Amino acid sequence: VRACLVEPRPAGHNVYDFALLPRLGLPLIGGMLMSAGHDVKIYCELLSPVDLGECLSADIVGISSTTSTAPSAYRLADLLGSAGVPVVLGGPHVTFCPDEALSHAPFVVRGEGQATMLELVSCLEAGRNLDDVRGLSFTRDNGEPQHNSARPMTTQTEFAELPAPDLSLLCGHEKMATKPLMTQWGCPFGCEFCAVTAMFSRAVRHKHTDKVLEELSALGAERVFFYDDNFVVNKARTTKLLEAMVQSDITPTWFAQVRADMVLRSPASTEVDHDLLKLMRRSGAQIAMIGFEAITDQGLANVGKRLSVATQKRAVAALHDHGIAVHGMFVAGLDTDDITSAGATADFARRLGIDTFQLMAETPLPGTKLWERANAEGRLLSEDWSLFDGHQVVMRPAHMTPLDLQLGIMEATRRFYSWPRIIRSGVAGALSHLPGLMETAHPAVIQRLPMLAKMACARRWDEVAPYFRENLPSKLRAKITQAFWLPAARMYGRRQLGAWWAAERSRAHVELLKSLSGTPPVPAT
Ligand code: B12
Ligand code: SF4
Repeated sequence: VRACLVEPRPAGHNVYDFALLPRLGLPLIGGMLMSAGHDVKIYCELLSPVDLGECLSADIVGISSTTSTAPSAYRLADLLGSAGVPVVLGGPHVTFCPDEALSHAPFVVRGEGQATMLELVSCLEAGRNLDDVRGLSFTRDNGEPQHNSARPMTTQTEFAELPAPDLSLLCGHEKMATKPLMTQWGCPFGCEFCAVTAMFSRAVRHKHTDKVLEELSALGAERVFFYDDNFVVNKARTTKLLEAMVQSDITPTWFAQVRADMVLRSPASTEVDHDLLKLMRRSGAQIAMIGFEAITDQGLANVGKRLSVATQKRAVAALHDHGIAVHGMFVAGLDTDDITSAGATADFARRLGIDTFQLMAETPLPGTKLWERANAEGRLLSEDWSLFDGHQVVMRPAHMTPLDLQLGIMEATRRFYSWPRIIRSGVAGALSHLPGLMETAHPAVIQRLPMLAKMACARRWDEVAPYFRENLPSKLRAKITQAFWLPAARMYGRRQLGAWWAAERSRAHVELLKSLSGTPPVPAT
């Protein structure tokens, strides 16, 4: 069978636009289809445009979607379907909206989809009945939808034996400067707004250390993003992995999502686990991405976070003491929030010295407890899934107007990414890396500076990173990155904010919120 797999690009401007990072479902499924003797091409629109010709001539097309990419996924499915190409939809949105998805494609794979997809392809190839394919929803010949029983989640043994996702099948994979690797699926917690447990369950399944090392070494990447929802879910296991990385000298710069309480010896203790933090740093940790969510204990309890503000503060200080930067992820519009909360969140992040900051509107994603509550309370403001990416207010807040919330988020983000803060971090970076930077005064670099300055002045930011990558030796790149990644990231944060305001769809959304709120919009910054 010739299969094309597609991950559509999200609409609008996203705080993560710079990160050319595909989700790993398609490379995993693609690799497994290849091993079963099929021919596979994968398009992640962040990396390369979709070759429609290839899709139209494929025997089957699989499309992966999250909630915010569902409209693009459906558009492509409609187009291919009208040309007679069989389409399968999968991912964390269609899993919870299979009837909606079946109105755009004949097949929907619910939940963890690798085994279901393989079985579906082999049934279609052999012309076998689909009734026994667990995890599959499909449209019967009489036009009725059929939802087969759920497939049991991937067991620990099955997960440990899954092949590494085959990134080489992705068209444009060479553009990925940071490579993804996932060592665990599932999360034992159950935050109200998060789709992970509904999708991957609370049972954490992990890859064994040897396998992770093998995958890391095969990636051969300078920078790795561990996609685990919670990288330090089991300290003994993480410690074993990090020690093995140090011993094998496989220590790329790495980033990962962690909970704030992982800095403590145990969730019940207040003592910082310096051994773990030291090991993280030695093994290459550069940025800990922490879901702080709220800045009050009541807010944290309400979202089901099960940790305190005191722990959050301790986490930032401890990570910084060990030279690990913190990306702070916060939610605005919680039921404990009022009109002052977004600003207070930016101030909290600034006071703590958090390095980079994202403040997302509370977004009810299908499959989550928040989704059920928002529906039950009649608080949904839009049915346009493309707006469900955390950048737009789509759920009516309890103690302010939706417009106040939207503008509050934008103003708080602007305050965090202010020019004085960007400049201060640039000067601090230059001073603290002065000796290393002096070495970079290499004639080859100096010759290229005017071109970089020209690009920066013309705001051709998309060209700066590739130029930097292609024209400077890796040692120099590393030094410059160490010194200036923070001001660059903060400038990027500010730039994305401007891009959001400039976009037609953002303004249309502000108008919608204005009409719902009955207050005039404040001029854009
Ligand atoms: C890495 C990651 C990112 C990266 C890259 C994202 C990208 N390209 O979309 C970054 C950091 C940029 C990111 C950003 C965001 N993310 Co994100 N992210 C993840 C994370 C942690 C891992 C993704 C992954 O590779 N998973 C592992 C692979 C194996 O899973 P998978 O790709 O879903 O595939 C499996 C199944 O879904 C299914 N499947 C999937 N597609 C298909 C297709 C077919 C044909 C078939 C048969 C099966 C199938 O089978 C696969 C194997 O079992 C997930 C959480 C998670 N555990 O998945 C969140 C997650 C995907 N992100 C989420 C969200 C909401 C976001 C953001 C909106 C920001 C935010 N508020 O958190 C932005 C949006 C950015 C964007 N591009 O749209 C949600 C999506 C839920 C939803 N319903 O939409 C998730 C699930 C986390 C959560 N909090 O609930 N994210
Ligand atoms: S937000 Fe993080 S800790 Fe909470 S359920 Fe989701 S993955 Fe787990």
